[in-house]
Amino acid sequence: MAPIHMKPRDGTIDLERTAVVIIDMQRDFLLPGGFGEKLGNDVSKLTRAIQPCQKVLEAARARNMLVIHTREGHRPSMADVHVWKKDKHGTVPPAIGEMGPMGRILIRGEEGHDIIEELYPITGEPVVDKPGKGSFYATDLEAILQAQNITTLLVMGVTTEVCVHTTIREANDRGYHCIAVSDACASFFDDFHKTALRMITAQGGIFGSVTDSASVVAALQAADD
Ligand code: TIU
Repeated sequence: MAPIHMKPRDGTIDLERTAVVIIDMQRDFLLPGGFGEKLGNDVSKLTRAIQPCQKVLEAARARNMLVIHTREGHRPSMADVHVWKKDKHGTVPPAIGEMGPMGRILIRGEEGHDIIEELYPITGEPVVDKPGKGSFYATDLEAILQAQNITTLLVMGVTTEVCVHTTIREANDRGYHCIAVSDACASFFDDFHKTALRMITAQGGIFGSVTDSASVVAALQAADD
């Protein structure tokens, strides 16, 4: 058990029943030439999350905690890309499946679809491939969490208001306590990042809790064995 500083109130997490979930830290979002940039965004905004994610990941691995990585992406045939995602992104040109400097954008098996070197999964860490924003939709994430008796999720990654938030909302409805790690999440939009985090803890913690990477590392290092 580990006491941890969080908003809206401090608490305790059971490390044996807590998983670290790292959302979509893929080259296609964090590096130039990928999906994030194709949507018109400054991808350098996301790099600030890398180091905090690394610190939490290192502390979690040292404690043998369950670490789960997700990747947003699609089949090479694009049979699973729905109409809105394919060509209804308003003024933004469709990008999924196009050839870019890191291969076909957001297509499974391509270089850009994979996770950045700094956070690359190690053997035994499940990688959940998801076609949508939420990590529960059309995936086996819930089966994995149930099989490991997980009740609490430390959630980080990109982007705060899109895939991180959607995942937290899905998880909250399924009864998981989600703790977003604020500095280990990032958005292309500073105001969305801040507001998305505020939304989680509003109304007594309507979607869960928010902490930061230093608090997670301190909690994991101080935890009872
Ligand atoms: N566009 C945007 O902010 N995000 C996504 O499309 N996917 C994720 O957040 N992973």
